[in-house]
Amino acid sequence: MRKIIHIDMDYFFAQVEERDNPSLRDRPVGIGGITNGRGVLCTSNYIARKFGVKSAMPTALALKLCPNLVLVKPQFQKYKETSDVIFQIFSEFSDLVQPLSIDEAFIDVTDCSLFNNDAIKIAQEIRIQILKRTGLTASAGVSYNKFLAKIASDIFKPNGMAVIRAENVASNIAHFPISKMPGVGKVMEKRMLAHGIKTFGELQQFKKLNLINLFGDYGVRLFDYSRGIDHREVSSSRIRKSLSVERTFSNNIEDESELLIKLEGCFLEMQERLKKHHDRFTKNIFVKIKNSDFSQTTIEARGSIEFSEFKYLFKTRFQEIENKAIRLVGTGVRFITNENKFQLELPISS
Ligand code: TTP
Ligand code: MG
Repeated sequence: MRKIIHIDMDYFFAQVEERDNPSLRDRPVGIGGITNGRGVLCTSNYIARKFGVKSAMPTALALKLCPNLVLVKPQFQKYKETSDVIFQIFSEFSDLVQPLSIDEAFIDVTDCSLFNNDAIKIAQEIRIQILKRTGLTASAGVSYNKFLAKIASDIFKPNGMAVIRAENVASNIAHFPISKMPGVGKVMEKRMLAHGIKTFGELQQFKKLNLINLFGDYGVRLFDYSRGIDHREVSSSRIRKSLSVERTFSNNIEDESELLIKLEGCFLEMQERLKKHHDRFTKNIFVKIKNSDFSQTTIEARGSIEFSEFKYLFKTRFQEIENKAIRLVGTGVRFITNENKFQLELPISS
């Protein structure tokens, strides 16, 4: 089962402005042009939302709903810089990051070895790092697919986190309104309401064929989503740069031959996963070793994908290590990316 985290910054533009001007903090704030009250709002803080003020609302209407609304002109450069920091943080936890917008992403942490691969702790740490490095709060959802992770991040927003597990998922999500379904906009919502469908639970009552008759191909999606089924992969727009498999042991291991067996286990699984990437060229191979004191070494070299080569890298380093209590080993490969290729193809000298 995959481990997916969805992160969404809380009232992003408005929170950045509050951070930089704390006098805004206990007032209703809307981000948007201030010219004669025209234009629409980008977003608003949660105090303003209590008055019904929200994203994409005409500023004039927002001021009618909330006459004390403080309007702040957006400074996109600032939001972009902050966004770069959060995406940098995501990349420190996984290569598989799918941006959804300036403040939101899916992160597939199935292969992340931090925190013993505990996705909840990883999500917690991501939120801590975001707060530390940007001064802003984010909400997180943790689940085993994208659809559920996204729904989860919304449950305790702002500054909250929720987990949706596989057990009894259909009944646990039955109360959600259909507007939470990806692809259900105003028009689709209306059509569904006309058939008396308001919640996931009500959708679950329909046979797949009935949903196809009513909503065409999208009916299949509705059938699956309403039960928490979603096979879509987290697809990073950036090309995967490496692939690695690691094992963390419940007890530290000192015996070399035992460690080599573990290393071979990693290697075999890596080989299996590499089949999906048969069209990629590899640049380097590497072995990762983590000591009981959490110090970590990566030994990297050019080499082919044969266990003997990984074994050689491991053995040379293992001999040099003083503290032989090892808590993690891993094998990995780095791919040639377009950037590397470009570098390789540059003329050597001119
Ligand atoms: P959202 O994540 O949709 O909203 P948000 O972060 O402001 O609030 P929430 O706590 O509910 O997540 O969008 C992120 C930013 O994108 C938002 O701060 C401003 C910008 N944005 C617009 O400029 N116009 C829009 O219509 C929307 C929806 C967002
Ligand atoms: Mg947001």
